[in-house]
Amino acid sequence: MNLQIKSFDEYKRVYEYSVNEPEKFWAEIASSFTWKKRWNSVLEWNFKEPNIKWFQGATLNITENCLDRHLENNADTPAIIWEPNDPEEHHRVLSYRQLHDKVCQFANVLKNNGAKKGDRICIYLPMVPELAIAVLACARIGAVHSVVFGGFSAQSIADRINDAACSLVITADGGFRGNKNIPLKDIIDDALVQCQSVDKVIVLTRSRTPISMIKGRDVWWEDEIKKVETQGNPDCPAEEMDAEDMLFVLYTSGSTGKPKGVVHTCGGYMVYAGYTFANVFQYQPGEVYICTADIGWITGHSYIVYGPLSQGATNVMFEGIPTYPDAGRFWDIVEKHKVNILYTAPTAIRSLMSFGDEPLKGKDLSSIKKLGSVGEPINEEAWHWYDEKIGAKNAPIVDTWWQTENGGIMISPIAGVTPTKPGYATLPLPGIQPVLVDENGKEIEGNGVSGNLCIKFPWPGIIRTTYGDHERCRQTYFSTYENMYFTGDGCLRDEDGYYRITGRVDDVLNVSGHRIGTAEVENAINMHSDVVESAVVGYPHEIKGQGVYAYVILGTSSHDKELTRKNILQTVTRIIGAIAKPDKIQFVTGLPKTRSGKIMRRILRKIAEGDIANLGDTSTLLNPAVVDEIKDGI
Ligand code: 6R9
Repeated sequence: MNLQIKSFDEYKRVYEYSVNEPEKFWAEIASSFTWKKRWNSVLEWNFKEPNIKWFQGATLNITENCLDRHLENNADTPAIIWEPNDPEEHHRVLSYRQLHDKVCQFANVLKNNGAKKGDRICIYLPMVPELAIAVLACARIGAVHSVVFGGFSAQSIADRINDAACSLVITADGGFRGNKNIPLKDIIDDALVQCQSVDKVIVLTRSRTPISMIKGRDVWWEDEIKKVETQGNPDCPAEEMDAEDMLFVLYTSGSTGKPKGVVHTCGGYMVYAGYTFANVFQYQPGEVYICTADIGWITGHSYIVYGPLSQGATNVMFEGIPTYPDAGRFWDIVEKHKVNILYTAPTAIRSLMSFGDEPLKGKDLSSIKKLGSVGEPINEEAWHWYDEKIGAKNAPIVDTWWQTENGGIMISPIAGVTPTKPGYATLPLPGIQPVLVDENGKEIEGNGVSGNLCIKFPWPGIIRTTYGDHERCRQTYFSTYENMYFTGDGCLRDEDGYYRITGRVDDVLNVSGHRIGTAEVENAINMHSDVVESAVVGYPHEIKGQGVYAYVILGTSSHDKELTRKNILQTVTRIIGAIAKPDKIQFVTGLPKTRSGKIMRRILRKIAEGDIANLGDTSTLLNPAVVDEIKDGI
């Protein structure tokens, strides 16, 4: 079966088929990948435990699909075009042959440093080609990678390393983002004070920041490569992996305090990331594609590394940020590398939009053929700006809805095939069966309705477990509604059957496309010695989509409120990372609570949104007076 659907009629046909004959459908899709051994059964599943197994009995190595299989005909095709943070620095191009060789080389470095199949390896690197190389080298030898975004703090890294008992860390001396130089190795050193499982750290040279190298533990990436070179064997045979062997773990926030390690496995994830990349973006050989996410998030895993590379695509990887050195940077990159497909986030679009048309002047964007959006709902104004200014009303926009737990895009237009509608993720991809349910778990049928978004049948990229705690996986995703995967998102289905995601219905915020648990931020704030209690909610933020609003009760020890405010921000930065810093802190003397002592977040959300006229009935609160005080304080 061709991975790409070419007309809306064909979409409808294929969708029907995928729902009626899911096993046949996915077996046909999977056949376009390279397997070492074919499967005995396509799918076995129940959502009760849950126990979900795709392509059982099959063996493969995902890197053979991302690298080796392109060598015969496309060895010289650029796999990664790396665009550095500083436009004055030279960009780098790695062909599929070069990327293959570098991955093999570094896979041998990993082996020399004691890594083997099944080991967990933490990767904390800036957006340089070596990040993709490290990820693929882990997959090559069957080690499980756990990439941690460069914006997370030492404490967050330590928690993640300890949760998966990583034995090795791959990092760099430092990393550039805009005009910042992030001291990655220092942060790792701080984290490792708390980590007993790590015995090796491989350090890449990037920023030339002075760092400490600990004897016996820390080695330089470049030195280790030299050793492999003198050993003389440039190849590294790909480890034969079972389809359901773990490929990676990636931590994400939920409504409880502790981030969970979402586990994806080799076979199903590969099929799903590769298929959705090929189909949604309708990637054609020779096209230049850029996804501006960081590999530290799922979007980077699926749509910078595994999806595009499995399809032999040419991938621009950008180290920096959209506004450095100025707000024209994305457009410079599009012009310089003649980018045909741009996949970015609404927060970036809104931020660039706020600079007006000036940064677009004189920029040649005529290469753009297709546009993508991911990470949060895209508001209509941003959608139209993207469509008109970037796509010249000539490039279909794919608004792709999906989650870390999904492995790949779930509800989205297929570029040039599905008629789009601003603000709508439109229709489910083949194989995806979304349902809307009411509070009682009853399916809401028909169109022109809204409810909680669930998926009632597995797809190959679905989460298999949460690392080290299967019960948590069951509880979070499979226990709210019987026999369904619960997304945590609210959603409406309009008269045409089109889906529009309205945002999270749980205590998870989406700040600039980053998922942040309110409980996590509260825990971090509460660690500050002056704080007695806190409650965190989201509120609409023009650029970030949602901002973090914290209500904080101080103890008697705090005398200088301004200083305390700064200290709280510093505490959150230290415990989680700067991405979780509250945008607003309001000091209060009490929080609205029910008689059973539960914080009434609904009321706090309304106040943060400025919607104080509609607070509803507050008379049943334990402390109704506190609501007036909070209202007066804003
Ligand atoms: C890929 C990714 C997942 C949450 C998800 C939803 C929101 C993502 C969206 C979207 C509306 C879109 N989300 N894409 N909301 N429209 N096109 O972002 O994964 O970091 O796990 O976040 O992001 O709320 O539940 P992740």
